[in-house]
Amino acid sequence: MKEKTQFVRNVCPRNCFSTCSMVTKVVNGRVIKVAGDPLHGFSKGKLCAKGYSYPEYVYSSKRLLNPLFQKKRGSGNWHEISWEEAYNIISDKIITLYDKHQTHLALAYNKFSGNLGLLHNAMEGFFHSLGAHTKAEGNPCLGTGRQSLRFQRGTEFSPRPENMAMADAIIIWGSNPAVTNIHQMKFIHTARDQGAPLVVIDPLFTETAKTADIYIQVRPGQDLWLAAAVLKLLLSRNSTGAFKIPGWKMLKKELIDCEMDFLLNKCGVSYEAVKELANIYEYSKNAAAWIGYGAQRHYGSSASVRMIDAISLITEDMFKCKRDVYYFHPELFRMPNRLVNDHITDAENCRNIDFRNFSNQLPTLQDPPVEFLWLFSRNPLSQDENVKEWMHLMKEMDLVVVSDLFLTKTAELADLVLPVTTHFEHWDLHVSYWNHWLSLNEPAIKPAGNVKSDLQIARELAMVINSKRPGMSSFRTELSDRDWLSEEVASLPKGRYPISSWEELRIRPAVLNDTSKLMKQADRVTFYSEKDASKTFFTEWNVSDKVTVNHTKGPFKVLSPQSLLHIHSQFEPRVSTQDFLKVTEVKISSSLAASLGLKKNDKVLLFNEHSEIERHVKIDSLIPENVLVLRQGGDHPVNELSGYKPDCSEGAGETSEFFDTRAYIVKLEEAGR
Ligand SMILES: Nc1nc2c(c(=O)[nH]1)N[C@H]1C(S)=C(S)[C@@H](COP(=O)(O)OP(=O)(O)OC[C@H]3O[C@@H](n4cnc5c(=O)[nH]c(N)nc54)[C@H](O)[C@@H]3O)O[C@H]1N2
Ligand SMILES: Nc1nc2c(c(=O)[nH]1)N[C@H]1C(S)=C(S)[C@@H](COP(=O)(O)OP(=O)(O)OC[C@H]3O[C@@H](n4cnc5c(=O)[nH]c(N)nc54)[C@H](O)[C@@H]3O)O[C@H]1N2
Ligand code: SF4
Ligand SMILES: [Mo]
Repeated sequence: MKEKTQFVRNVCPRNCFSTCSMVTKVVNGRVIKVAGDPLHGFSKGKLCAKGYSYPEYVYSSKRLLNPLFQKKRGSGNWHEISWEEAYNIISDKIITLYDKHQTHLALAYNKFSGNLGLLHNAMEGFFHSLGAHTKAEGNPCLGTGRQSLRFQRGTEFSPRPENMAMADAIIIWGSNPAVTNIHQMKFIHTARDQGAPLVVIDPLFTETAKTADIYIQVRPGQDLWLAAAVLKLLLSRNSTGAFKIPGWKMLKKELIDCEMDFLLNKCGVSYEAVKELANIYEYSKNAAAWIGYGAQRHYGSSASVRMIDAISLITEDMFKCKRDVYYFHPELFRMPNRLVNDHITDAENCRNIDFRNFSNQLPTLQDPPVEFLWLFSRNPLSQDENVKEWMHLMKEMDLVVVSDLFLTKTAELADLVLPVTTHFEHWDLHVSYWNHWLSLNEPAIKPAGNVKSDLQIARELAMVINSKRPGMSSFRTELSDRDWLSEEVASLPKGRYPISSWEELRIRPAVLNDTSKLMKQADRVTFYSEKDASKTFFTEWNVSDKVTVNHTKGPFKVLSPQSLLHIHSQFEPRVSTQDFLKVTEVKISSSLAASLGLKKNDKVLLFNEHSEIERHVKIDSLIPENVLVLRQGGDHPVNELSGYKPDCSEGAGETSEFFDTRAYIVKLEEAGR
């Protein structure tokens, strides 16, 4: 038989800065190999290790190929059912609940970041097509910083990340691109090769820090005080600036009134390091300051984000120089996304539940109570705070449906699991939350087994419901995947991308046209407090004081940043390669190990008011004394130790404060095991 070889453009749909376009080699209908797409101007023909391993992912023996049903939730007693049966179970429940309550508010869904493709918002469109319903709202990645930047500088647009290559200094506050955004590193290296110093500010000596000229070890959650110290020092050198930014006078007075020693004590950084950082801000003409998401996963971190940003706003004015501030690119939120928006009928009556507190809140809802929960592109039993409450919530529901590729910790507690396609098996359209590229994802192979895309599920379920109850769903079932691509592209504002149809993206990805207009600061740059204009944000920020800890016996702060070979709970288990830290390990400092009498590989129990989990000790002399570092995911995820803290949510902004988790650590024999 003659071999048939094809090359197809795909896009990595993971929640990752890069959104790499890739070229897939398909031989006789099988994915053989994937490579980076050289025409994607950000990733420039490269992928990461996760990307290159996609053939393994597609053909994994762990992939679900048929809808599964388990009679008793959590029993593990699964049996395969047909799609027809699955759709009947779901549609009958939706209709019964509607008849009981005369509304769809008893239906809830929770979606996040399994696949960020635009056509993957289909299920949200489906729920909207029914009318008012209950759903999760929020963003665990970057909500707090986004909210803070919007308030303070009136815009949230970051420059094209490729521009970082032209900076004459790069200051990274709480991001770890060598792990989370590897393609950005080449732009950083180009700038460094041209003489730009790289400063990394992070409590952990990360892979990015290893490449830096200056590494500053800030106390977790205390960037506010470091940034204030830098500004105070700069002010003492140049006190004449009369800036027009509202609130500046008050902020300036507070900085002057505050003792330098107080600030240094708070952030745990030496005066010499503050001086170096201030010098870089003072002497560079075109500095890039990057506010990472890591810095905003603590209480009071909106204050940190704003003070870090204030250094750029003020030095730009003070030294008449250019300051690019990088945070994120909000294109995902700006797309017309017809799949959602065309179906919105009764948004104002939807019940929107805070993402961070979803599992606590859902069981308290009345009139009607929520009885049906659907989770798609999500694994909250690994990735959310309140894991225990999640377990409870799953038990309380009448019907729990999970759509996923694998039987995750969350799926294990569902009644019904629907198997979905990989990005090699469906159409999609992708923009990034970092770079400015738009790419098309084409199906490369036939769907494995009986899997379906989220869009296909939405469309077919709408048809089944309407066959039983005509008109119940207004989902536009007549449109094919390609029709939706046409709708999405046709609705883009004219000239935003240099394309007139989605078909052009089959040849190459497209980049957003000139963004300088978007970048322009709005008129309302301000340093006032968001809540009370009689205060500057500095006074308001004392909220972060509540959580400064420096105990020697614990509880210790638990940091669980992203890791190189995983995307959150995904790409697990890996046989061929291991990440820097195994999911079964906890990393502690040598001094903490010494004071607790712990040695490498000792089995320890980490515990707090929420739960207890076991780990093996790994010792690292460079991590802060009172910090425990864990990886996300695994059988007993670190989030079993985290919980939403309403009393401290003031000043926290929108993002979950994952890095404010605290736990004790004891050797297992001492815990009596
Ligand atoms: N402790 C701690 N916890 C954290 C964080 C942290 O730093 N520390 N980070 C937080 C952050 S930033 C994030 S973004 C969240 C991530 O939270 P989640 O989005 O819940 O995380 P994932 O583990 O990526 O789970 C996504 C699931 O979607 C599935 N999936 C993939 N593609 C598809 C698809 O096409 N359709 C459907 N239906 N499903 C699909 C995957 O198999 C996976 O099970 O985690 C948060 N949790
Ligand atoms: N390989 C890989 N890449 C990913 C992901 C992944 O899971 N794996 N997830 C993607 C997603 S959804 C997201 S949201 C992004 C996150 O991207 P990043 O913001 O780069 O990642 P984080 O791991 O959340 O945190 C970054 C750094 O902040 C540091 N940090 C913690 N607390 C503080 C603090 O108080 N101050 C300062 N200055 N630093 C602090 C941490 O030690 C960490 O090194 O990454 C994306 N990219
Ligand atoms: S995980 Fe990120 S870097 Fe890796 S292939 Fe996907 S988009 Fe690219
Ligand atoms: Mo995220």
